[in-house]
Amino acid sequence: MTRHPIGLPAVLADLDRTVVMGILNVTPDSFSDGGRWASVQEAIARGRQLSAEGADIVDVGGESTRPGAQRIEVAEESARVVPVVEALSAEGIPVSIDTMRAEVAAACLEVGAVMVNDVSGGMSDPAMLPWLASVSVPYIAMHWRGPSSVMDELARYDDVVAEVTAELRSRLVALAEAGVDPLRVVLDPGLGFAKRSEHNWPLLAHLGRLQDLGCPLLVGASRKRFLGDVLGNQGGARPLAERDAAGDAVTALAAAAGAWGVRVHEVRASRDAVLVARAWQGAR
Ligand code: PMM
Repeated sequence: MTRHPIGLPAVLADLDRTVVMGILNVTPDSFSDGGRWASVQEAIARGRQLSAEGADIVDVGGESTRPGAQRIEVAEESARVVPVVEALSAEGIPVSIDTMRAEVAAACLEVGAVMVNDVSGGMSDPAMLPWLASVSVPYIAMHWRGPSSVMDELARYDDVVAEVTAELRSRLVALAEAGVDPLRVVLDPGLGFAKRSEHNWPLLAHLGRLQDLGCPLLVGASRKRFLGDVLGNQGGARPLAERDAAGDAVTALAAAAGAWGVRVHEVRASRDAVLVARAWQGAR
């Protein structure tokens, strides 16, 4: 595993393996688990379960980013996530907040979130970078080309690895110019975001090229369409509920390739895969 970003609580910064981030979408419409944990109480219970099953961090999100999704109001997003972040944080569970909005991130930091996960890498909300410079939490900057409503049209690449690497490098420059220490930043290739199925595999196969940017990497493949496609047959893509073993295979390979973290729906098997990768790499 590569280094941790600075600013993590000790319980995470002391880990000598890939970090397992459990996904908790408090939304009615996320592609993968929308509607399952929509009430605050259900979401808190799910967060506890993710932690008990081995999630190092619970990633709480209140806005769906599925292809074609429309934006929601900031008040609605905050109302979904803040009570969940507060309750889980109060129980000592490390929580990251998955949001593109500085206002939502700030509200969640107030109640205990330890990390910000921004799928737009600071491109969606002009207030995000200046706000980040005023705090000291670690920040996940994902590769993003535009909102979910139009992202499929933006999935055009001549050389996906070179272009994603260059675009992430320019986010790092923007972050540094805004006063955010690059050592706090985790980069993420944004699998499935403005990427067709075939664009995701070269990014996974060339994680080392992304690592050359000097930041820890997060990989979020869990249940995504490209896994359904690789497992599918003439009947079409493998359904969502039957993609977890493929996600676990990605976890093992990404961990062995040195990924800092994986973002997954079912944490137990991912954690096992991470431990296998650590033992395997440790014996080399
Ligand atoms: N994917 C989704 C949402 N948030 N955050 C990061 N950093 N990386 C991702 O790949 C990512 C993300 C969409 O998936 P979901 O609906 O299963 O949460």
